Amino acid sequence: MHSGKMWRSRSFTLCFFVCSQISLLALLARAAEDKDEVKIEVVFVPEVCTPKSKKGDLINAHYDGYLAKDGSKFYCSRTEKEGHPQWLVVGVGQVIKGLDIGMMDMCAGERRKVTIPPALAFGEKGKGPVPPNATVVFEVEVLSVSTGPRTMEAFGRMDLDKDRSLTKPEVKEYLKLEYEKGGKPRDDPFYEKMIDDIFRKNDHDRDGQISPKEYNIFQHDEL
Ligand SMILES: [Ca+2]
Ligand SMILES: [Ca+2]
Repeated sequence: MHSGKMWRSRSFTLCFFVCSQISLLALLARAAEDKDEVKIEVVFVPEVCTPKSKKGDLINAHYDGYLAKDGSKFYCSRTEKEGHPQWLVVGVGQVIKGLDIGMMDMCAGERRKVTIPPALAFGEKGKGPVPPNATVVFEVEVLSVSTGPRTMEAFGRMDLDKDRSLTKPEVKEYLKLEYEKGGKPRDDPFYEKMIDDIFRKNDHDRDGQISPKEYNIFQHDEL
């Protein structure tokens, strides 16, 4: 009796191990399939096209969304939020999956048309003006690419008073330096809007500061 129990428990452990490996492979295969379903058409590439966006980079972009079935526009970053381009970290789920894939390897000035199937867009349910099971098309224009990924070293550079927390003035100082380094300094309202956007997306507990945990999204991402 006793040894029978042992055997069952061992075979269960073995199955658990093998089965989880198999489902992992199936998952990977599916991810690869899904990835192929995003259709990327490059509309314009500047002569000098570096740096190119990669996972974890902070990019500034305009993107307009259309329904594939009739070409009607459901989102336009040029008219919404006072036409301010969106500021986002690429490849980590801040936008729909298809856009995360479609905005990879882009440089400042590049324009693309990205066609995204419903599973990588707004799914079976749809969202707002996007109906259920809709294929969507985004016209994307990238305006700037700031190299990531977010490292704690970069956090340390931004955290001027070294209290392990980022305030709006600290982030602003950093952005100003980044833009000046790139030879394209901007005016104050530009930075203010960008900072509001960054805090809206990262200051999850809304205490007006970005903690190391809120900043280092890769800690959550790679779990
Ligand atoms: Ca600080
Ligand atoms: Ca916070």
